[in-house]
Amino acid sequence: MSLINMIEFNVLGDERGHLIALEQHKNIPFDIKRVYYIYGLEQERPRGFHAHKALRQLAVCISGSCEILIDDGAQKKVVTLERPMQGLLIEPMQWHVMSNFSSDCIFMVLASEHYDESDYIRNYEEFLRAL
Ligand code: T46
Repeated sequence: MSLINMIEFNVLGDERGHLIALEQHKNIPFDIKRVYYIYGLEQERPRGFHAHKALRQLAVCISGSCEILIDDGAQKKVVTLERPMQGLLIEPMQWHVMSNFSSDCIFMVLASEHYDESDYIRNYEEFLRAL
């Protein structure tokens, strides 16, 4: 699998506005067991700095924009998320850091599992050792 995997959503809608539907195993390639979103973010306060052991996630900036660094231990790339019809897959064992949030950023994440702190690797050296 490549480092950066984006999914482009079909935009439905009419003269009233736009509508995007996200459905497990249709345009989202995993069971959706949890949805969370972060907002009210400060541009200079990056978040993340971890990898997940098994969790699969899809991140979408449904408002505003931010940058996300994806690092698999061999390669790193920074992607800008700024379109609500575009999602970034964050796969297991990808170290990720979100930064440069616009003031109107709402960063929504669909997750394949319920919240489990034991699935997080929050130390970069430990992440490299676990690869
Ligand atoms: C991720 C990136 C993209 C919960 O209690 N339940 C939850 O479902 C989540 C996601 C978090 N929390 C708690 C854990 C911490 O005490 O909320 C607090 C903040 O979480 P964290 O510092 O991990 O937030 P971020 O923005 O650094 O990371 C989050 C997700 O936690 C993480 O899984 O991949 O967004």
